[in-house]
Amino acid sequence: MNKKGFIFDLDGVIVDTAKYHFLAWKKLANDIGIDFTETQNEELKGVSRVKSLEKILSWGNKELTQDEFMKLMAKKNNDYLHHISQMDENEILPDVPQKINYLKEKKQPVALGSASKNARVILQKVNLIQYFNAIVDGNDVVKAKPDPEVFLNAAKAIEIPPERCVVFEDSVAGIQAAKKAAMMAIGIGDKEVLFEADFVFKSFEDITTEFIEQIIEN
Ligand code: B16
Ligand code: MG
Repeated sequence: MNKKGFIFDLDGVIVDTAKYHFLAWKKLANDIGIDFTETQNEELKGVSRVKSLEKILSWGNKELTQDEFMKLMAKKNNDYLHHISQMDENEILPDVPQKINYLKEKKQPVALGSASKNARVILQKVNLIQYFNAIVDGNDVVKAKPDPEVFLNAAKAIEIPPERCVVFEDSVAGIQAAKKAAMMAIGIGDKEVLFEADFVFKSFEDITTEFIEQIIEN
C-alpha cells in the first residue's frame, strides 16, 4: 500500500489564530507607541515570535534592551494565551476534520509542522490532538521557517522520506520551507501570494477527495 506523509501547518491552516496574534501584537505595539495594521500582521504569518517582535520594533524604529525584549515577548504571549483559552471546536477551519479523517481512513500518517510554541495547547482546545501521529512545533526547532527544519523533523517523526511528504501551508515562509525540504507544497490561501506552491486552494473545501487520492497513489 502507498504511503505519503501529510504535514499540516497550524495557524491559518487548521485554525484562524492570526486574528488573536493580531490583537495581542497590536495591543503591545500601541502600548509602546508603534502603529500596527492588519497588513503588517500579514507579514508575521508563519514567522516566529522572536522575529515578529524584531520586525515590529524595526517598523517603529525602536530599540530595546534584551531584558525589555524578553518582557514584551512574555506579555504578548500571555495576552495571546488569554484569547486562546476561549477557543473550541467551532474555530476549526471548514472541512479540516473531514480531510484529516479521510487521511486516517486511508492509513496515511498525519503530522503537525508549526512555528508556534502554543501548538499543543491549541490542538487540545479544538480537540484535534489525537489525530496527529507526530507534532513538531516551535519548541522543537532551532531554525524558523523558511528553514525546512520543522518539516524535516516532522517527516522523520512519521518515518516518511521528505520527497513523499505533502505540506499544507498558508504562509510564504512555510511554502518556501516545504520546497527547501523537497516536499510537495499545497498553499491554503491566495494564489498570487503563495505562487511558489505546487497547488493553491482557497480552503480545504475546494480540495476534492479525488485530488487527495491521486496524491496518495502517485
Ligand atoms: P507563538 P504556524 C505561527 O504558526 C504563526 O503563523 C505566527 O504568526 C506566529 O508568530 C508563530 O506561529 C509563533 O507563534 O507565539 O504561538 O509561538 O502558522 O507556523 O502554525
Ligand atoms: Mg500558518
